[in-house]
Amino acid sequence: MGDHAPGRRCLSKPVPIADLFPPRDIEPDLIEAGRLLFAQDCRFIAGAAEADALPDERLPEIAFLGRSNVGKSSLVNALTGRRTLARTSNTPGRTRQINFFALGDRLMLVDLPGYGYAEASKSAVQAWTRTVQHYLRARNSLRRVCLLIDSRHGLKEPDRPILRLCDSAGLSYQVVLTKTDKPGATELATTAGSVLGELAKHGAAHPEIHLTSAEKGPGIAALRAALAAFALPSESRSDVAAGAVATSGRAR
Ligand SMILES: Nc1nc2c(ncn2[C@@H]2O[C@H](COP(=O)(O)OP(=O)(O)OP(=O)(O)O)[C@@H](O)[C@H]2O)c(=O)[nH]1
Ligand SMILES: [Mg+2]
Repeated sequence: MGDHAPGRRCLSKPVPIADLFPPRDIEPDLIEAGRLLFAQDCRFIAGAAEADALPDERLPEIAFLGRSNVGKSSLVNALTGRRTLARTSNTPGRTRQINFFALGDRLMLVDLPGYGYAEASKSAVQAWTRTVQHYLRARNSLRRVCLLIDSRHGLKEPDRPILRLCDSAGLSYQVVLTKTDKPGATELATTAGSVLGELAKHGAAHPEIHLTSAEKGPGIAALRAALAAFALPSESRSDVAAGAVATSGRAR
């Protein structure tokens, strides 16, 4: 019996993989808006190791949050098409400060230090709590938090207090699965389903997951399109931008 025989077909049926879970199409003009936004010049603005060193709130901000080594800095690089904008490493704990990158005069990308790695010293955990929790709770210009989860592992114990923190801080947040080049299609679909199931218990979480591979590219254009919704319009000048951030407050 060949592979196309009726009895075998359901066993070998491919699991559909998309950039979003649950899968849906994204309109081409949104993809183009994301491409144009992320094709702009991207500049390192500041690195803050302490809460009192955060830069002025000039632009709407998107923060990349997640366990160490999940791929936050790599995702910032992939989104901006720059391999070395944010420093990446195989060793957990590479990013030690909150790094701010301005995308033209329209959007700030914020690469956060990771949490939950075994080798972290007590003082490193305290510094993370002091600085990152303060940032997440107090930043008026923060429009969306991307909570990155490794697509091979799904939600792990260290992620659960972070989900509760996002809820209690009233953040607008969404899950982005990373490293989707690593698991097989079935494993990826299973992880996405179980993450979405757990997110259903968190009313503030965006009910859609992005599936991305910073290394190979899938999902990057779709995430650019989603994040473009938070950017200032392209004709805005930075003085207008300052007013827009000051008056519109943080998204809930
Ligand atoms: N295969 C694969 N590897 C990836 C991908 N994204 C990141 N990595 C690798 O994962 C490791 C960690 O990536 P980083 O971007 O430094 O992770 P991070 O979340 O910023 O880590 P911290 O700064 O320690 O919190 C690096 O070795 C990357 O090359 C991906 O999409 N696919
Ligand atoms: Mg990093």
